[in-house]
Amino acid sequence: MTSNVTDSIVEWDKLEMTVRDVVGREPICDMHTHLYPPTFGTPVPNRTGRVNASGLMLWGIDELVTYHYLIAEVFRVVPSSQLPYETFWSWPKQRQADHIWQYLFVENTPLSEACRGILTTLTRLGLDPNEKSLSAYRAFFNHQDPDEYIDRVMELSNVKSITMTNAVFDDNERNRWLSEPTIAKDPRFRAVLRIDPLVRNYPHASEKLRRWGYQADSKPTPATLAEVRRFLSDWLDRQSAIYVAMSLPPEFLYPAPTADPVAAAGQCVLAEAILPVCAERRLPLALMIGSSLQTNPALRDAGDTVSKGDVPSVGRLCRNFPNNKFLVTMLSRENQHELCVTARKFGNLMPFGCWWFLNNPSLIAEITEMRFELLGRTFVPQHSDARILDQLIYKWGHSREIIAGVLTEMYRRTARTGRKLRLQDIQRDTTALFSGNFEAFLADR
Ligand code: FIX
Ligand code: ZN
Repeated sequence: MTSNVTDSIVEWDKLEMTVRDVVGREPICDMHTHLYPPTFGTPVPNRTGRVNASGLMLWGIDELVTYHYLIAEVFRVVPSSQLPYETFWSWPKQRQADHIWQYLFVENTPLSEACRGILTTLTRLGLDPNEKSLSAYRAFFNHQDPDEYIDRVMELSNVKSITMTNAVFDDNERNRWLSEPTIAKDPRFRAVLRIDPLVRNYPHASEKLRRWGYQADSKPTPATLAEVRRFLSDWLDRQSAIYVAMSLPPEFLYPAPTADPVAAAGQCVLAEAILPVCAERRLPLALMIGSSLQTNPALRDAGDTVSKGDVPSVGRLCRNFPNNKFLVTMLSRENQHELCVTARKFGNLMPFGCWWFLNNPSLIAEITEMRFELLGRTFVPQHSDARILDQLIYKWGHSREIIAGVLTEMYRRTARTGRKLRLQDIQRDTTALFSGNFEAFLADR
């Protein structure tokens, strides 16, 4: 009986080529981005800067080059003692981009991951990455239609689904949803209810809830918690959100120290409102732990930093809320091993991504190898965290390459034992890693 191709055994000397081919062709479900469809508005460049500057769909060369990662990096080359932060911020977006291009790409070799990413993106778009100015790139992007360009970028990056971050406490985001109920009816995008302030600073968040018509006291009484649950239900329905998400500071502890009333209030809202609503709807809660916000406020979005979080708190949440599903990513490299071991203890914990300051080749390789060794393939290796649409091209191009290399090494280790590897094994594992594990975790009732 002739076996079909997928049943064929992959020979040792063809292993890497086969893995890279399968991984390269695998469509991706990107589970965490800051991307939007054109219905959320898109800034349009003009001579003085941009019109519709509050638009949330960011794309094109000026947004790419002024990505907050690069703003942080350019202030290392031209420090604020030479260029005051406020002067930089006073410039139109295009002037900011020209400044960054000159100092990070022309006068210095673009070596960082964020710089290399832009070059990868330009080259994949068929543009010459050696330009001394941005004018040729601007001419290219000015001829793109945003909606069609989304399809092109998804095709080039082979991303089949983009998961948004919809921060309901952000006025620009919230007001768009309230004014246009069908704003996100774009099949390429799925929504996520992002609610950081509810746990990071509930007393302050409750003032907004009251303004929005929810009888939410600054102290989480039973009546208040019922109103918080109503608020969450209203927005989960409005967004058809596929999960709930929040970033948490490194200091986050569960249980919260009672001596800290703000932390205690946040924990009460987490335990008595957020987790019950998620469990009732079988929605995962994504915890993104370790970001210390605004360590340098003058850098604005670029001003956040990282510190070690408390992994035992994650374990206690998984143990105490067995009917909840937790998607967890931690920002500190030092937290990764503990998180992997904790995931071995709790099936309702799904580690995901190499977040933010970890999204660099050396750390993606280290973390992915550790995860394979401890978890098999039961994790989500990456998300893009893209803020600018075109970034999908490089963030996934670079990550596919690294993950394929680590996966090849894992298969080599298995093959050395004498276990035969079939093409269908590689295909099944690759689909699980790049979409299946996440989709199954969402669907798990
Ligand atoms: O909290 C988050 O979702 C972070 O990913 C962002 O706030 C951060 O600025 C980012 O985009 C990192 O890549
Ligand atoms: Zn993010």
